[in-house]
This record gives sequence, C-alpha cells and structure tokens, in this order.
Amino acid sequence: MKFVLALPTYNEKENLKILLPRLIEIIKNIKDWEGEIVVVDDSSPDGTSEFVEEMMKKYSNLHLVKRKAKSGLGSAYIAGFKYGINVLGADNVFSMDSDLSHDPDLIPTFLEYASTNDIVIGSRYIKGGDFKNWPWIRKAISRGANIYGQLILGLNVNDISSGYRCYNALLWKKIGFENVKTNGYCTLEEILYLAKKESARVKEIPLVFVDRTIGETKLTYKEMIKFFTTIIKLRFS
Ligand SMILES: Nc1nc2c(ncn2[C@@H]2O[C@H](COP(=O)(O)OP(=O)(O)O)[C@@H](O)[C@H]2O)c(=O)[nH]1
Ligand SMILES: [Mg+2]
Repeated sequence: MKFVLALPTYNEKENLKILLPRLIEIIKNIKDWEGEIVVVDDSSPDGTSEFVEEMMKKYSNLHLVKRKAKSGLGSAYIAGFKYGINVLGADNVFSMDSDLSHDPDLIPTFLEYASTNDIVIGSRYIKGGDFKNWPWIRKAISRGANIYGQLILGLNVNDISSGYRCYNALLWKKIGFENVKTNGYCTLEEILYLAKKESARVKEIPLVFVDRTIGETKLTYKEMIKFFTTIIKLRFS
C-alpha cells in the first residue's frame, strides 16, 4: 500500500527545512506502507522550489510539482493528488499544510482508518481536537465558516475546513478531478460536498492545530469573502 502526502507551498522554505526531514523519518518508520511526498509550489519568491529540488537529490521519495505563478490552494491540492494517484500510484493521498500546523506524528493514526474510510479528517471540532495559539479572530472565522458551510451544503462533518486529510484514491476515481470547480480555501468544502454525493465514509480524528511560528498566512480577506459566495453558488448550481 502506498500513501502520498501532498504539501501545497507558497513561501514555506523555512518551514520545509524542519518539516521535510521529519516527514521522511516518520515515513521510514511506518510499517506496511510506502510513503512519498509531493510538494506543490507556485514558484515561491523565497526559493521553496529550489530548496525542494536540492533535497530531492538526497531523497528519492520526494517530488516537486512546480507551477509558474501563485494559482490558489484548491488547485494546488488537486495537482498534488493527481500526481500522487496518476503518476505515483497512491492508494491514499493526504493534504497537509506545510507550516507545521498539522502534526506529522498523526500520520499513522490517519492510516489506521484509511482502508475502512473514504476520507479521514484531522478535526479541531471533536473531543480531543483544539487550536493552539490561534488568534480569537481566526477561531471565530473558522467556527463561523464551519457552521455556515455545514448548514448550506448539508454536511454532517464537524470540521469541514480542516486541510489535514487523507483520501482513498478510489473516491477520487468516483468524484473525478475535473468535477472540482472551485479554487481556494473553499475547495475543501466542495470536496466534501462532492464526496457526500458519492456517499463517502468520513472519519474524523482529533487534531490540535498549532498556529504557524514561521512565515505568514496566505488567507486574505478577499479569500474569506469568496468563501461565503462560493458556498452559496455550490449549493444552487
Ligand atoms: N501552492 C500553493 N500553496 C498555497 C497557496 N495558498 C496557500 N498555500 C499553502 O497552503 C497551506 C495553508 O495555507 P496557510 O496560509 O497556512 O493558511 P492558514 O493555515 O489557514 O492560515 C500552506 O502550506 C501554504 O503555503 C497557493 O496559492 N498555492
Ligand atoms: Mg497555516
């Protein structure tokens, strides 16, 4: 069995210096699974791609999808999943933030549930889940976005905006990458909406989300407004 971690990056070189060696170490120690990493970088000005290319000389299970310009988080996920499933033959694909907010030590727990579910989600809104060092305003926005998305799209998932997930490749064959129409932070909700139509089995495991200490968030006010209008469009399209 093979899993692939898709890591979207924009100016995350300093975080990757810490995260990539940790991931490689963790992958080595997981039994019964082969693990590979795909960084999807949008030609970050800080030289993230160049750093990954340098690391690739050392690690054969590290790959890079390099895009010409900043092209959105949603399409970065899809590019990573496509590479993972179509090129590397993954049975399961993860999305994981590259800023150390998503604890890599949780990977084995995700994999425990990966074969019997279509999506496993690291959830901040179930028992044991939490936020560490996140400003109250970000928590409030996250909470609001979750309730709003759950209501409008009828999603029976506690944390619909968590980007730490593991998908079964077979689910993606059913959904079809070409059917994902949004791009941005709202793509996470769209994927759950499409998965619901396929009666996907979803499992949530507790995630303590730790705010980044290096670099800056890429979530803009424009992106937040786009989120609210896109959810409505999704529901009525
Ligand atoms: N390739 C790519 N990665 C992105 C883009 N926007 C955000 N990311 C990455 O997606 C992850 C989550 O973004 P982040 O800014 O940390 O969002 P936050 O955790 O909600 O504040 C990080 O690894 C970012 O570098 C994008 O347009 N393209
Ligand atoms: Mg982040």
